[in-house]
Amino acid sequence: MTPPILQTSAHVKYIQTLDTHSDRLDYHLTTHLRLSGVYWGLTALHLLRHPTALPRPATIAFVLSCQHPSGGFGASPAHDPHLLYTLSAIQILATVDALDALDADKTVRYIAARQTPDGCFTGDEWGEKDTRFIYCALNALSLLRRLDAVDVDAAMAYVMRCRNPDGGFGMAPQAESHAGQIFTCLGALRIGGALERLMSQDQINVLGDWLCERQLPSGGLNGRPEKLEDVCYSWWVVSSLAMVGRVGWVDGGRLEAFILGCQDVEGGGFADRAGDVADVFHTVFGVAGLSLLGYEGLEEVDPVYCMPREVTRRVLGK
Ligand code: 3PZ
Ligand code: ZN
Repeated sequence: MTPPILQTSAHVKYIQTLDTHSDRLDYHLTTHLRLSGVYWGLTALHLLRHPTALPRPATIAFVLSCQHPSGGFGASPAHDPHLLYTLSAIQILATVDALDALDADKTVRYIAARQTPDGCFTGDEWGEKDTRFIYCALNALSLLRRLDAVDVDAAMAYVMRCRNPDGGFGMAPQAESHAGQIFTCLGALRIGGALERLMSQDQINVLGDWLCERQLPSGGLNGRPEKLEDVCYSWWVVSSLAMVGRVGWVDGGRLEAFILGCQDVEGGGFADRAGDVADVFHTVFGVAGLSLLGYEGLEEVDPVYCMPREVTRRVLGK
């Protein structure tokens, strides 16, 4: 069966109307991740070449309303701050070219305070250490051009302690390899400028093999052995391959068909798998996955940041 083509206008409408359904249950269920939801929707719109589909002043005002006196951001106004939402806030402001609206010093202090003596980071004042939070911190600080505020070498060393003999990375030393963790570890190594120095070509090839083995007969990718395929792993796996220059190692044609098959062609949005209910998370990673595969008519995505390449080029100056 031939998959549908990309339903751009349905996806744009789906994202634009996400916040007009405050009568729907899923609106209230997503209050605890709203700021990330805005980042996912906004990024999808930019990649779909509809960068002005959300009102810029209201977007900036909402982001700023989520900042806590500590300098960190919560998912919604008055929510506790966390590195996840602090990163989303900075990504949104960078994308709409409004980083000057931010009290950067205060935000940098919040992020830097999350680093632990071994180089890792915690998500908030209480939470567990996890390689995901190294990525969040380095991504956010690099967009603010303030990587100097933390011990980058210690962070790189911690990431390398989480490498496994199968080539992958886990959330902590000796933890199982997982595609999401591989994305965050490679992204951290790239942002820290240490990937080539700390990983040999042999190690990269072993990792590339593990990542390609994620492709299943449906064309879709899973996040680790024995798990089901899911659109979001199109992003975690293929962006990881892109960061090490090996996108061509997956069958792009079969993956593209799998992703396109996960669209809600009438209502817009992408689901984790064909026939499931669409959400904004799988929508951005579906669109970003298609962009990595070179699907026609999409903006180029930066595999390290999951932001339009044009934006990271402007903000990072490279
Ligand atoms: C989803 N979160 O913990 S979550 C997320 N997942 O906040 C957002 N693929 O109800 C949406 N699974 C949907 N809209 C799912 C973000 C998760 C990832 C769950 C998921 C995705 C399969 C089971 C963790 C960045 C940030 C957060 C995550 C990953 C990357 C859920 C379950 C969990 C979450 C939210 C809703 C199904 C949307
Ligand atoms: Zn998923």
